[in-house]
Amino acid sequence: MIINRKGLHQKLSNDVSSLQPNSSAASYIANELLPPIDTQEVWASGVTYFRSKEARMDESKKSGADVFYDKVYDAERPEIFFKSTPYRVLGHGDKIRIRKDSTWNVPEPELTLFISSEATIEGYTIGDDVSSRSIEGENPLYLPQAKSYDGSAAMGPCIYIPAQPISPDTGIHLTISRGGKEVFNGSATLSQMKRSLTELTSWLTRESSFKQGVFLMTGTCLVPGDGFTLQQGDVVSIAIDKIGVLTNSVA
Ligand code: DO4
Ligand code: MG
Repeated sequence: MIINRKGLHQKLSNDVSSLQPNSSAASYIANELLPPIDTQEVWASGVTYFRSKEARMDESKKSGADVFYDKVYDAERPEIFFKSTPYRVLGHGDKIRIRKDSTWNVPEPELTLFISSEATIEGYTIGDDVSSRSIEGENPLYLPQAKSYDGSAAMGPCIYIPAQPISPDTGIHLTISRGGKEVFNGSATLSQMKRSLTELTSWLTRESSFKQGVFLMTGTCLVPGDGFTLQQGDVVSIAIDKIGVLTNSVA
C-alpha cells in the first residue's frame, strides 16, 4: 500500500517527478472521487476546542453529564473514540444521513489526520463527524449510537501530503445551505485547538497498532446554535485551507 509509510511526501514527490501529464485526470477528479480510504479504521477525538466543550455541556445539562465534558477538556487524557469502519465512509458528493430516531443533528467539520503504522502524521483530509446531539445529550453512554451509524462519516476530497506539518493558521470553514439559502456559516482556525495533533496521535497509538495506518478526526471547532438541526436536502460544505472542499447533501 503506497500510503502507509513514513516519509510519504518524499516518496510521492519522487514518483510524481517521472510521470507524464494525463489529459483525462481533470475530469476524473471532477466526477469520480471516491473517499480517500482503503482498509483503515477511522477514529475521532472530541472536546478538543472550547466551542465543542461549551455545546456539549449545554446539551447534557439535563442528564447531569455536563461535568464530564468540562473534565475531559482539561484532563491529560483526551477523549478518543472509534468512529467508522472504512466501508461506511462516504466521499465528496455522497449523501450523509441523519438517524430516524434522532431529533437534533449536526455536521462536525474536522481536520482529519492520516497516521502511518509507525505513528507518524503523513497527510491531512477533511472529515465530517455527523452526530446526533439529542442521543448524546440524553446520556453520554449513548455516544457510539450518536456517532456511528450508516451515513455518519464523510471524508475527502483528497489527502493533502505536505513536506511540513500543517500550519496552526489553517482555516476551517463550514457552510450549510437549505433550499439554496445559507442557514449557517462559520470559521475557525486550527490554532484554537486545545491539544496538539502529535499529542492526539500519541494517545491514539499508545496501546493500539494500525497495520495499514489509521485516520483520526481531530474534533469540531464549529457548532451551529442550539436552535439548528440538519434537515433532509441540506447541503453541507466544509473547506479547509490547502486541502479543498468536502460537500455532501443530507439524504
Ligand atoms: O464528546 C463527544 C464527542 C465530541 C466530538 O465529537 C467533538 O468534539 O468533535
Ligand atoms: Mg466530532
